[in-house]
Amino acid sequence: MSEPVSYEHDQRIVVITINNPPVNALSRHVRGGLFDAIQQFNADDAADVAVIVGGGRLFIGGADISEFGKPLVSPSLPEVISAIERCEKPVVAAIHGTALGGGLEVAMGAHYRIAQTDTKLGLPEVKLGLLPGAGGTQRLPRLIGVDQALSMISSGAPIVATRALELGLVDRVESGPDIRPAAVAFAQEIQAQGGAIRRTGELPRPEASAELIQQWRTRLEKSARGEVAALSAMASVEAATRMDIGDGLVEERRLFQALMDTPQRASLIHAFFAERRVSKLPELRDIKAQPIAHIGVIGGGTMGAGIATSAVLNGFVVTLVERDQASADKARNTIAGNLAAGIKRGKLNDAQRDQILEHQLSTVSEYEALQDADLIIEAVFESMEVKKAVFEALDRVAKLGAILATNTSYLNIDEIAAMTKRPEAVLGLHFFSPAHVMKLLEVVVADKTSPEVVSTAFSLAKRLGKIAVRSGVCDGFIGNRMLVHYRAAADHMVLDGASPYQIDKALKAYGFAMGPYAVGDLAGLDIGYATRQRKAPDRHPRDRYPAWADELYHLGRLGQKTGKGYYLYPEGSRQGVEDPEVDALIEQTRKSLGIERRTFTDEEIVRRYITAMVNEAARIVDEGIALRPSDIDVVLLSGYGFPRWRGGPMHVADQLGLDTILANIMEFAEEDDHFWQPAPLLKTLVDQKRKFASLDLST
Ligand code: 3H9
Repeated sequence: MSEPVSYEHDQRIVVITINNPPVNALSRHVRGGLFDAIQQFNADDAADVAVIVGGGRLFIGGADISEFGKPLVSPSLPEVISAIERCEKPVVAAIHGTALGGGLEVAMGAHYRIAQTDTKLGLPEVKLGLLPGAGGTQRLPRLIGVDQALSMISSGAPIVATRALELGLVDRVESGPDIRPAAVAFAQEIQAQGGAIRRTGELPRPEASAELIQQWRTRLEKSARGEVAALSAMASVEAATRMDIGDGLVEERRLFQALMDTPQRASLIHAFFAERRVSKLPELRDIKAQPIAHIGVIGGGTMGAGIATSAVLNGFVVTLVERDQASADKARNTIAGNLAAGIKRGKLNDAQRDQILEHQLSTVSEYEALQDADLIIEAVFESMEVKKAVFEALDRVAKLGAILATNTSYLNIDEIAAMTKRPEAVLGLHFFSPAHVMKLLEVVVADKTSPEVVSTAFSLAKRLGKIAVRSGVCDGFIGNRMLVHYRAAADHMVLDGASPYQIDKALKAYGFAMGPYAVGDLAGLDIGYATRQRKAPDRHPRDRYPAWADELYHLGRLGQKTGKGYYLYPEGSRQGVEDPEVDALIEQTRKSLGIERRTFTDEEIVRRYITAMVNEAARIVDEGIALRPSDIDVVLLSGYGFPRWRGGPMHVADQLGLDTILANIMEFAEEDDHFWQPAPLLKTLVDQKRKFASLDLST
């Protein structure tokens, strides 16, 4: 194994290379190596300038996140960076690929910075519930000013090198394929010009007016919605305007350590690793993905058009098939509309849109046009008969080796696959609406789906910028199966006395993007109604049925699209207004059922909702529908508006204690022991004093 940090001479320039694949994280060996290399350079009479470069595909991905929460092994990163800054001879950071978090902080500790053109530079710590804790909040505003620094630090979003040059974050941008020779040449120039040392920490304190700071505070307080890191990071940047570098670094460290101890930090880091673990499927070890270039989409409704939009935006050639040319043209218009919205949001430009519409997209009415497609995704009406007919037809036209996917949200994919002579090539690709925006993709693996096909689906998701989660076949797969269950818990509370509006408010205050009734209005009450109708044959006499929701449906209150649902949407507004008529209608239902209305605290609402979510999720894991508990968290975080800073329901359950969740269920079961039956896995884990996370590690 190579040394994590190497030291070599290129004439009188020293090149210090960090080699810690895959992302050159600043693990303790790297910190130690870098510290030693700087000391060696200080004492090296044969060297005038040092260049720090990252080995492999990027400069430095940041501090080693897996070390967080464990005892610190010195030297700490701030110590290493101070040593670089204090160095008596010039140090150049040679940045390529990515410089994130502690990586960018190392670069700012150096005296000069040169970056490859497409390099991304950023301080994403707030996304992990932290602030840049190795000088980032003190040095960045000294280099680029308080406003720009706050923009980068509070969003966590990276900027590209050309922008960094404009802002003064880097001194030079280099377009060549290899940063090292360019950096050595730059170092030689610095040497020839006398080797001046430029310490970022010695730059004057950055200035900021009280108004600017107040504007940022107001903005961040509004957007934070319970998250603490961005506001704390702002306080640290503000300290830079009042303190010299030494005191500023001490203050930054204090705020950093305080964040390190928060549950939010633990939750966000859980989410980070959960999102990386989710694509690691034991069954896919050594299985290669098939190449995909041409994607067929059947059906040009909102979903089909959204899938096609996502595919063309990510470089695929797409053929969309509709039942006749008029419908195909309509689908093309929908896609063009999606692209136009993308232009507004800065996702693409006019020329790229024209290229897509002229060369990447065809919208037709004959299945024969799909002969060359590598993957065909069906997104037609949600009916088994219709889907079976589509798959029979696809089996006839699709080339050998093509993958056939259904976007069904609940139908049995084994049955659909059985309509073809190639069930091994059939799987579910469950996109979420709008498909070109939503991150989540459930990859539903049927009985006979081959590992190559699953592997291809995961690689496709990556190319589409989506997070794929493996699901087995069951009604609703992972996400919608859970949704039906926790929505039922909410409906029970409504029957017993809570208003839908109180439930939505309580859950929003907890951090959800939306409450279940606002979500219902967005999706359409017809969707919920159809689900209840579909499940009617399996209804148990003890199921508590939300007849009031059916009544709203029958009144034509279908949600946002009809201007009325659970809420009112006057004049096309997307912001719902509470409607006393809905309260009255629910009260009538209660009366007809002889239910005496009781009150719920917001705390109880959240407790019941989360408990229902976790209980159903435990069954889903137990049945093998989800591979591991952290996959459930990924589904809820990326597709169902669960607050990321809480880490997902399984993480929340682990934090609360599974015995607490079980005790909740037993308490609620005293009123309704039909709905509130503890999942066997939950009981087992409680008996064994284990957490859900213990199952994440074993797969
Ligand atoms: C920080 O710097 C704090 C400081 O301010 C103060 C300190 C005192 N550490 O994402 P990928 C692993 S906070 C440890 O698939 P990509 C990752 O888990 C840090 N491990 O690659 C995965 O492991 P595995 C601020 C890390 O090419 C593997 O590397 N920095 C780290 O798609 C590949 O990851 C960040 O927040 C890490 N820092 O993307 C940056 N980063 O193969 C976080 C990655 O076992 N990282 N791993 O599953 C990223 O955003 C992306 O990984 C990156 C590469 C863009 C770098």
